[in-house]
Amino acid sequence: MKALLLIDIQLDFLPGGSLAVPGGHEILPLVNQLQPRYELVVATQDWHPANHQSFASQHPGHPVFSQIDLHGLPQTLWPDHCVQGTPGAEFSPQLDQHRIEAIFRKGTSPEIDSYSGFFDNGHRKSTGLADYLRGRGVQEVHVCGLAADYCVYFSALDALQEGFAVVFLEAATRAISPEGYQQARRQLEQRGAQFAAE
Ligand code: VGL
Ligand code: ZN
Repeated sequence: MKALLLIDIQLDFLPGGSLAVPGGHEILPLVNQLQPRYELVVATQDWHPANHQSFASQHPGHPVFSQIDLHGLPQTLWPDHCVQGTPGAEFSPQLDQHRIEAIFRKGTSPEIDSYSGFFDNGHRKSTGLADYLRGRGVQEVHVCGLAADYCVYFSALDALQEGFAVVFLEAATRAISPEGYQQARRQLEQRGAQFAAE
């Protein structure tokens, strides 16, 4: 069976948010239209403590969007975003939530970032999403949401590695950087992901 994964459709990633993805709001009507086509809909939520080490605010002298080494992993420094309990961490009010059966939160540990809905960036801790999907009888996941070149990309990559067939719903995602997305797309294609234009 097929599941739809809604990745990080949160206010901070939408226009007006602190880490807005260009055109992010444009995916909402399509995301809502897609949901009834799936037997299972699952969402992920970026959910950081205020002192999360991916925030430039935690590294005086290092500008937003610069790169540092964080405990041995390359880390892009982001504006503060999706802080637990703040309005920016909420799902868009335009997102239809009634078919979402489970929400997997990620990025909760201050010392490591977590782009994928399945694992942190060091693949040290699992969120349990893969086992949940297997337990529900899922073999194929279709991914959409924000951002195409970060959390949707890394979720798709981990889904492939966990043995799921993956369809990347291109029309229902937007990227932070077009170049970054082209590179991500090539990686996913090489590893066997399918791409759906709508
Ligand atoms: C994301 C950067 C930092 C995303 C999350 O959802 O794509 N990007 N945290
Ligand atoms: Zn984040």
